[in-house]
Amino acid sequence: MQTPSTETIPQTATASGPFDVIVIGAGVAGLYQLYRLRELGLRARVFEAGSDVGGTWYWNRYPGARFDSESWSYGYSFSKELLQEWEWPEHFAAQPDTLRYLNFVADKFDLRRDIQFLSRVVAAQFDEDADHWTITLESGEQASARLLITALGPLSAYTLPVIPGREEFKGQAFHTARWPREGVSLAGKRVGIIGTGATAIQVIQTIASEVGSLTVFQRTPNWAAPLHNRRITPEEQRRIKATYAEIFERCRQTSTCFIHQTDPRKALEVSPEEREAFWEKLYAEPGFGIWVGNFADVLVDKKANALASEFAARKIRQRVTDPAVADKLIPKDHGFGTRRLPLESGYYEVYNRANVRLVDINETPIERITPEGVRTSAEDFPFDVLIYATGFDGVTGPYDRIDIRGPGGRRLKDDWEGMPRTYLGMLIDGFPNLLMVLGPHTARGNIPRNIEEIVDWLTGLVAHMHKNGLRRVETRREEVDRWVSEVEQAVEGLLFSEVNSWQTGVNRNVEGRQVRRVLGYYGGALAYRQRTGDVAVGGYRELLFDAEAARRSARP
Ligand code: NA7
Repeated sequence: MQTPSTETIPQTATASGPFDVIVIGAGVAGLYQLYRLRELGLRARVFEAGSDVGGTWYWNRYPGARFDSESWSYGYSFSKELLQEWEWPEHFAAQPDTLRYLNFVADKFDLRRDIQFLSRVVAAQFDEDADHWTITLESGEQASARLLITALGPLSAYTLPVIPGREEFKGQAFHTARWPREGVSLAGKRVGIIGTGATAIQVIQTIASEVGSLTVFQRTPNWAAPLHNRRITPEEQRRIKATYAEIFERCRQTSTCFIHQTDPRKALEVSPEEREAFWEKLYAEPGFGIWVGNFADVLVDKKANALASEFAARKIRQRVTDPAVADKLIPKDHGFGTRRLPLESGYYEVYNRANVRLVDINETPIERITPEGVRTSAEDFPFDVLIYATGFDGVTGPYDRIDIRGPGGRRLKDDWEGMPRTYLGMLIDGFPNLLMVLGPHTARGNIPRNIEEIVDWLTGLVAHMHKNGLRRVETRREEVDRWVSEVEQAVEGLLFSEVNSWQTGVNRNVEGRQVRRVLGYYGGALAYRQRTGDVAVGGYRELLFDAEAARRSARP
């Protein structure tokens, strides 16, 4: 396995504390959190494993990486100036543009001077007497702060497939989340790719025409629908800039914070002609409309979902010439949209190419990786390059990688063995002064929109503590119980909760992660906003501070 090269770091802070707040991660969340903490006049320090800003967009440099959400609904909304200065080149921006955007933000707000790069946090320990967290970096270096804010990203703990012989492969092998910065020459090469999730789909459709041969090892096909990306015209650019307030307001009004609103009609209540016409329209339109802007019953009613699946299957059959290949590409174990829907640009047509082969590893399982390539039960496949598009230990994985210890040495990883216990997805039961951006149990969808709301809420709490000279914040057990049960109730009836995926906490490559968990709040962004807003407006009465918090922490 090769890892990306590191290059000279343009500028980096060095640890010397104590700080008021330590933030882990300099991705979309960490950058905005730093900006907000600075506004409060606090001493904040961000620790980032990468050599520069960007998080997801720093690490995921694989060919074809790009947004599935509209670029102009993805950027930060907090600065009018930034909105007017930045121009997205495409409706669904490619990774280099997004990384350029995050660098632009870091430069504009001079954020790098408070970020220490190449600094992976491996441990965090709460000091009960001093009411502060001490973090330890991979290098052994330590730093302390009253508050610790995790901005780890829900998809940052990448996972390699558990297949014997992986280390023996003599060619080049890369996980998509560790794609080398200098790129990989694939022209004319024999390439194998394991995985067919959103990432693999982007890679496959991008490299198929360049490589000598491409072999796709598929375990579970995913439903996918067209992205319909294109460049933003100057006229559209003007309109976007003039209507940002409306765009963001529209995102605020949808349950996923995308611009697409669920259609109030039901697939089972309209005529077959009306249903078909609507689906054809959605299939021809850009973005996630066909997923989160579909009929109201498609993601909750099995019959409606089966009809949507039939529609999507028909599209696959129309686009893939060989009926046997088309059949392999049609998911049989889950309905349309019940896993995160990848959006594609010519993905299905790739399988009509002579240099592309689909191997269903349910029929012929991979037995091992050999020095030359991949051996299935039927055949040896020699490769020059092997690509692992095998995904992430989602949401809790990034937390499990850090040895986080609360009062009495209590280990977060043990506490989160099963269902995480959070309050509003932002505080953790039994771990004082630890705040999470986009941890388990927050609303999720169009991620930067969720991030801004969470960061604003957390900043409000930090400001409240600062203003009132409060040193410790804790959750109340009964409030945590209530929240966890609200989170569990919110997924009831949602078809996705019956399907294995990173969104339901399943990763077959990670020990102990074979059982579904509820890792998000799926009651919708509006309900989440209301719920969290009420706590802030009410003066955080649901939380415990200082002496009360210390008494709570002392209890087993
Ligand atoms: P995903 O969606 O988790 O996809 C990972 C893929 O890798 C999926 O097809 C897996 O098959 C496959 N996989 C994982 N391990 C193996 C092994 N051992 N053998 C064969 N195939 C394997 O990750 P992505 O990176 O594509 O997307 C993650 C998110 O990033 C996405 O939802 C967007 O929000 C952006 P499986 O389905 O487990 O059978």
